[in-house]
Amino acid sequence: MADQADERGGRRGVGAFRFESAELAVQLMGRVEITVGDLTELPVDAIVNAANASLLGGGGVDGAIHRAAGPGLLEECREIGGCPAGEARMTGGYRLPARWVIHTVGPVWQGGSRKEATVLGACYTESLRLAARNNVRSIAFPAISTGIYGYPMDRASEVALRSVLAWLVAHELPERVLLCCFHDDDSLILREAAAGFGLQL
Ligand code: AR6
Repeated sequence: MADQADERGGRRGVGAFRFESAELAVQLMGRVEITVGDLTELPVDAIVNAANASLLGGGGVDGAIHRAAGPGLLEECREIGGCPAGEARMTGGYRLPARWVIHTVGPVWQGGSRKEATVLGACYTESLRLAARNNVRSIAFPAISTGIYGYPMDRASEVALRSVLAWLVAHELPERVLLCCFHDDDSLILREAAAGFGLQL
């Protein structure tokens, strides 16, 4: 996207995005990274948990985070008393390399007409808001809702990137955002979505 003109002579952009300069696109590419692997092993300030509304643990990445963090995490989550979909709550990271865990609750996919995209976008934005407020410099997200909650990866990738990029163009913190995929296939879908935003990640 950046400075490239489209066929009609205007700036290219996707949705709300119209990067004003090639420099801005390059800056963003330096702040967003796609990784493949286990989120619980990442040495970042904060990792994001794709939790459920009880915040009392579950399967998928939630289960992996609780196993790696140890029982202290569940104890702290119990005190929070739950979290509605589209919101986020922060706890310590306990035995994780990450200092913090930001728990957010994604939407269950119901075909796309039940405001799933709005709720999913809010998960990213609210997690980033909480991170910035707590001076988090590096944060890693899993592909929220794309496992047990059934959100199609291509659609979820677009929402995730749109929300993350919108945050980063307007805020200095977090400095770095990692989008962590568990499977290679998912990272390819995410890279394709990034290309749709004019970014080579
Ligand atoms: N590291 C990185 N990504 C992972 C890992 C891992 N260790 N494990 C799974 N993923 P899911 P959801 C990916 O099901 O769809 C829980 O029971 C996975 O491949 O973990 O938001 C909660 O308690 C997928 O791409 O979360 C909720 O009840 C992504 O993480 C429910 O699942 C999200 O898959 C939430 O479902």
